[in-house]
Amino acid sequence: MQKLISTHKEEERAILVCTAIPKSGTAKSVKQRIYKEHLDELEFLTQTAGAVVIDKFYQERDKIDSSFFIGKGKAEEIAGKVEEEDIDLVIFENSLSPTQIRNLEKIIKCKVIDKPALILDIFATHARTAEAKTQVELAQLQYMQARLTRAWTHLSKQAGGIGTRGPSGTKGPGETQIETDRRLISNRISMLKEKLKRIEEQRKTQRQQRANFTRIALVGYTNVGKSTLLNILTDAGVLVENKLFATLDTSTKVLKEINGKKLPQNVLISDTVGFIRNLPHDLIESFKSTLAEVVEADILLHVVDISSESFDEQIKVVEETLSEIGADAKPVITVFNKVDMLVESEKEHIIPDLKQKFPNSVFISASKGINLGSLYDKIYEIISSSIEEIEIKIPANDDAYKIINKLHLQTEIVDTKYLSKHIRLKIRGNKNELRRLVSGITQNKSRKEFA
Ligand SMILES: Nc1nc2c(ncn2[C@@H]2O[C@H](COP(=O)(O)OP(=O)(O)OP(=O)(O)O)[C@@H](O)[C@H]2O)c(=O)[nH]1
Ligand SMILES: [Mg+2]
Repeated sequence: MQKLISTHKEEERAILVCTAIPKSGTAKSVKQRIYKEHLDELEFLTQTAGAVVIDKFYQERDKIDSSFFIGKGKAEEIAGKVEEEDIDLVIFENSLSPTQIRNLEKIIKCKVIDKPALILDIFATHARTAEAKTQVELAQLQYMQARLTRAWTHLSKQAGGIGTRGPSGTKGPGETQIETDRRLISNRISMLKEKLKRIEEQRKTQRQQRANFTRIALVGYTNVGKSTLLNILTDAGVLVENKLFATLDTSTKVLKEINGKKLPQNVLISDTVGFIRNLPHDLIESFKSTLAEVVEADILLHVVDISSESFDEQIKVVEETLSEIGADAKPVITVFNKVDMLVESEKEHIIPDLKQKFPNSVFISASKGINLGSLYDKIYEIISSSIEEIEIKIPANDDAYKIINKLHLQTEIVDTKYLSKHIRLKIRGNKNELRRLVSGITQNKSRKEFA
């Protein structure tokens, strides 16, 4: 029977493919669970990008095929499905080389993209601020630069769509690909890097002005409830959506009190971009200025979706990403969110083990307001323990005024005593900030001059 094919498709129709080389001895049930989780996550990403998933394939292999990634037979099977179901794009869970994409597209006869390209596409459509747009465009161009040999011209269905879109207001690498060359791309990359450098300078200045705050960053896998939590803790009004990568920009808010209790120091709390398995390295690189908020935080709230079957793997991904950006040695409160999704037996089974493994953890539901008191107490406790009061003595000379001004900006001066040759100051602030500040002031002086 002939199928009726709509000439105007609102959504692209996609097939998903996942391949793995399982470790020998892995039980079949475990392997199936992992494939399912990976394909489900890829489906969520695909839906977030605006396509509809028509079918999913997975293949276990002893080794990856250098020409097609999957077996040629499997590629032909997928090609059959593409023809039969009028598929627009095939998305691989794995990263593919340009040659593999080209070879696959020759057989499959529709657009083939890999997970990094899909993630970049989602970032492109979600980018709102100039900074996020610049970061995404840079990551897309770097991704493309490594794949410039790719020739989509042999495809009839290649016009636009997922994997080719740029941040709004830009053409997107797919459209400019044919008309462009390596030189143009590398010029554009240099230009974007310069632009990001300027944005980063501005941010640095802003951050210096906020040095007398304790800084908390919300981190975690994407869609775990970070923005929901920020909205509860402050009146941020950040967009909350059941979508991956709803947040791409940092929102920073002041937290003066928690649950009506005044905090010992003003706190800045930031929500930022979520992490995901196989986050393209180019993206991490170009999101450095957004992620600086995490790198420079004093305390991390690591939000975990306890209702996800793969939350333990997600924790690992977040920890690895934190270590990649150099933010892994900070005090952390692990916030297990979405406990409302667990049934009683699951709670009894999972929570005691996790409490042992993560002693500094709380179990809450941000959206249902469950157990938020325990989170407030933990935040209060960790902030209080990170505050310190120290005494320093500075020489009463011409530089003293400059130093006191700097201290005023970056800490709280609790007491000032003018002695004959010195000024003794009692200052209060975040331990790390105080240490950094005092070592900055003492850098050009003999340390003996200070208490
Ligand atoms: N059931 C349940 N859903 C929640 C809870 N907290 C947040 N959500 C939902 O989870 C989804 C994601 O929430 P967000 O706050 O946008 O998550 P995020 O971590 O900021 O996500 P990204 O910015 O996309 O990385 C939304 O649909 C929320 O309503 C919770 O405690 N329980
Ligand atoms: Mg968010």
